This record gives sequence, structure tokens and C-alpha cells, in this order.
Amino acid sequence: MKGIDILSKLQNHQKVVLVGDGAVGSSYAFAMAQQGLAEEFVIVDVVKERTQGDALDLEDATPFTAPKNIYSGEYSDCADADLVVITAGAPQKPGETRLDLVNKNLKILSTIVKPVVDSGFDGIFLVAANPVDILTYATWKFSGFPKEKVIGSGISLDTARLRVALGKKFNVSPESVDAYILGEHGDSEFAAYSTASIGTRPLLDIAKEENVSADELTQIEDGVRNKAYDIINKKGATFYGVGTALMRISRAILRDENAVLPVGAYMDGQYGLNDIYIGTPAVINGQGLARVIESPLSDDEMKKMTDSAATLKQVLTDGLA
Ligand code: 6V0
Repeated sequence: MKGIDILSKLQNHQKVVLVGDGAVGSSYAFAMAQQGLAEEFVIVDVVKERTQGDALDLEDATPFTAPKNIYSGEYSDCADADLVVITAGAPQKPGETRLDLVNKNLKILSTIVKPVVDSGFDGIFLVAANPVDILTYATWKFSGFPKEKVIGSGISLDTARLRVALGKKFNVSPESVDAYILGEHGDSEFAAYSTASIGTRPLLDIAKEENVSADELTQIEDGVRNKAYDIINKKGATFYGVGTALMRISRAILRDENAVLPVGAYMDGQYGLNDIYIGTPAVINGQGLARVIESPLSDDEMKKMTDSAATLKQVLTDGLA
């Protein structure tokens, strides 16, 4: 039990290493600084100067939040880290899908996981680089770590987007919406409406009462699926949402919360799937991914989950062959 061992818990000293200091990585670092999470925060990137600049910039936030040692580092710094977060990789260009990134980002990932593992690291990997379900699987494979110690950001951002959209539609705050996007973080994802609720009431019942049609719900789902393309067309990249989602997962790990969160998890028979990472709710704590919560899907949704998994399996077969 080294990831978060008893001593570090007593001392409350936790260390996170961020690999990939681009738009997503630096947004995550900022979110972590805002929350005062992890007393030691190390930034690694091939562009060393940027990590140095970001560390200097971010430490100026700490007098307003919590004391924190933020610095530009090396892979050797992972040796005693609790968490390594991977946001290194090419982002989508306008018109590109996440799956288009697979070859270049698998290459980048292979240069990262090995030195992290060679450092002696035995904490938890959290992966966000795209296509995230494929890269999370590859991190698990390359590292040889147990599946519960490799977590993907999966559909965390997409689920946040769904909650924002449903919150607006039904005039409640987004955190009051219990609804999930499941499947690939990408074009084959879907909204699991049959399991969604607001204040214990099934969302589909509320929709009927409020005359929100099935078409409108489909439009919301499509809007979630296409929101990244919309943002990328307008400003070139998306980063605040995912940076904050990564902070939320990190907090569940560092504070040993047993929080139920949308993530990318290894499938061991759940949803009839095996040997694949895909988006689902799961319990996250100091040990990593404690267990998958298998949503009771309708037949139609189960087919979407199976199809989404088949899309990912094909990429895994082609990409990791
Ligand atoms: P960016 O701003 O280009 O940053 C990428 C960073 O990775 C740069 O700082 C690079 O220098 C660095 N990098 C490249 N190669 C290496 C390497 N071998 N070792 C260390 N660092 C390296 O991209 P951005 O931050 O916008 O996106 C990063 C990744 O996150 C992309 O793959 C995106 O597609 C992905 N996203 C994932 C999301 C999710 O929900 N999981 C959401 C948005 C973006």
C-alpha cells in the first residue's frame, strides 16, 4: 500500500506528477492549485521551459489557496508520487476525430509510461490524452500495473456536458442531475437516459410530464457528442472542463473518497465486455478504481454499449497489434 501509505496520510503529504503541460495539463494544474490538492505538484513535458514557466506562474496562486510545492521535474520524480496524470499528446485539429489521433499518441505514450514505471512508481495512473479509452488500455498494458491502478478520464467530461444540458432543460443545477454518458469518449458514446434521475425521479418520467419529447432528448445527446467539435471550431481546443474533471477524479483518489464518478474503467465481464477500457460509473478511492458500477441499461442502450465497445476493440486490434 504505497500509493497513499499510512505515513503520507498522517503527514498529509501527497505528490502528483503531471505529464503533458499543454492546454489540458495546465488547466488541470490550475484546478489542483485552486483546490489546494497535493502538497507537491511536479510538471513534466518535452518542452522544459514551459513547465518551468508554468510552475513559476502557478506558485503565485498558492498564497491565495494552500501552500504547495510546484516545480518542473523529471520522470525520476514519479518514484514516490501517489498519482501520475497523463495529458501529453496531440489534440484534435478541426475536423479530426479522437480516434484519428491513435497512432501519434500511442507513440508518445510509449515514451512516457516506461520511464514512469522505471522510476519505481507504484501509485495510480490517470490518463486523459486521446483517444482516451485506447490510451488508458495501452497505459495498463505498457505499465503491467493492476487494472484498478490505471484509470481513464473516460466519459467524465461528456457526463458533465450532459448534466449541464439537462440542468438547463429542466431548470435544476447540473450537480442535481444524476445522468451519465456511457461508452467511448468519442463518437459512439450515448446517454443512458433509462437510468437518469433528478431528485430520485426518473428523468424520462419528468420529461413526459414537462412535454420534453424523445427528439429533444436525442438533440441534447447529439449536442453533448458534438460539443467538443463546436468548441474546437470556435477556440481551437477544449481544456477547462476536462482539467476540472481530472481534478475531481484526483480529489477522489487523494482524499480516499469512495466517490462514484464517471470514468474509463477496465471491463471484467461488466456489460458483457472484457479486456477493454470504456466509460462507466465507478467507485474511486485511494487505491484507485475500487469497483465498476454496472448501469442497468435498457436493451437499446445495451446495444449501444456493445457497439461502442466494438468500435474501441477494432482500434485496439489495429493500433496495438
Ligand atoms: P497541447 O496543448 O498540444 O498539449 C500537449 C502537450 O503534450 C504539449 O505541452 C506537448 O509538449 C506535450 N508532449 C508531447 N509529447 C510529449 C512527450 N513525449 N512527453 C511529454 N510531453 C509531451 O494539447 P492539449 O493539452 O489540448 O490536449 C492534450 C491531450 O488531451 C490531447 O490528446 C487531447 O485530445 C486530449 N483531451 C482529452 C480530453 C478528455 O476528455 N479526455 C478532453 C480534451 C482534450
